[in-house]
Amino acid sequence: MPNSLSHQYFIQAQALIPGGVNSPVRACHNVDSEPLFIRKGEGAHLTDVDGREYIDFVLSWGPMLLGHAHPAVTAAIQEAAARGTSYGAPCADEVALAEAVTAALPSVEMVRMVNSGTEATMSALRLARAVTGRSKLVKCIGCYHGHADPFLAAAGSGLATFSIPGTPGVPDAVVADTLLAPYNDLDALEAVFAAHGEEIAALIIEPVAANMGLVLPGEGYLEGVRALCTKYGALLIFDEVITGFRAAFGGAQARFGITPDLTTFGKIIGGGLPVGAFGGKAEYMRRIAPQGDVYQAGTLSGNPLAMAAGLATLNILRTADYAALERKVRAFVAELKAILEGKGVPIQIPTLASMFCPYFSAEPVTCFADVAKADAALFTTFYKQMRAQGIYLAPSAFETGMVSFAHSDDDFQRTLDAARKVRF
Ligand code: KE4
Repeated sequence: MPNSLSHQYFIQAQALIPGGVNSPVRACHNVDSEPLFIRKGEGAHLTDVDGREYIDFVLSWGPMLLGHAHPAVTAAIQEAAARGTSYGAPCADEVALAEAVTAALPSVEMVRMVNSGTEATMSALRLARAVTGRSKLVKCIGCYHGHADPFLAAAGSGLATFSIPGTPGVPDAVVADTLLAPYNDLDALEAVFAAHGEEIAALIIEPVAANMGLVLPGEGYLEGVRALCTKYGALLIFDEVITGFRAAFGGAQARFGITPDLTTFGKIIGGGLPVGAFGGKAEYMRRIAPQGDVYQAGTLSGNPLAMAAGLATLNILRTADYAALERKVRAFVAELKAILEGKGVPIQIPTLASMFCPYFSAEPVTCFADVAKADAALFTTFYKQMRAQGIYLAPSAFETGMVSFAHSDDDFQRTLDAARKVRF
């Protein structure tokens, strides 16, 4: 809106911050829109600087599973802040959050706190390379593991599994060790391991792919991935930055019964403050400095405010009714799908736990190639008309819709009413 405060802030921001945002997807380029500047969040709602209120299905890209400004989380942060914001020395809450994470996921015997999901995945990869003495990494096309160089690899020509840099600034040499395979394709993965198995340090995967929209693992897929890593002595890294404490309290690994060697976390474990973590078998984690010889560090790792926010969040989630939330989300998605089908558009809305993603596609979506076939123009139409009615969806067909424990039946109904009014 040209005369809105958001627009004015965006004009100012673009003169000072690349693209006017501090993370690209917030710019809303994929949906031909300008970003809204947010003044506050409360429960399932956001209010922008122009005083407009929205029902939020982005939830800061995942962290706000309890909703915005949960009183217990806010109080914990305020109490911690009154005692100082950073000590550069250990604090008791680092131990408490480590206990909470390791208790929730049996595969995580030890854990190191960092400040983002990117730090978590880059550190986990370094550890896997040290533990195995190997250099190659396997990742799936369409999965996102943060912006550290080794993960910014694009598919090379044809069916080549070798990568080319996914962005300028990443040397060819850095992604030369990154091998790619389509998600949900065990045959392709088998071929990669057959060709390079003895050189592969790790395979990193989002157990539920939530960075190309929401792509669920096919029957037996994760079991096959686990078996291949075991067969060739590669470490299996579950990137649970999104699914950790969202797919279930114990993460996707609990939901699907798969034991990875290392797990990475982010988002929810910080309760909205900057926290990432990586953890796994003690025999591996003991290699991390200063106990071991694999260097990893961070000035603000284990920050007392972030630990307090994460702890307050997990202490509530530990007894939250995830099944009830999933039932609500599935009922909402079923009605949303029926409304959109009634408008004659092709629509798939895969759902898992409190995540969902509308793909304007007639075919089920099982990998990135399927995602790329979905109708982005229809998504943009949907996004714009929903936002105009106060429904704040992820501004990209390649992101996942998120629901919180704060979303009410009225929020779902208002969202469905808005969808009924969309014109394609
Ligand atoms: P951060 O460095 O952004 O904290 O985490 C990187 C990351 C790692 N692994 C997974 C599975 C992730 O989803 C992410 C980050 N997720 C995106 C949104 N899907 C962050 C949003 C953004 O980049 O602004």
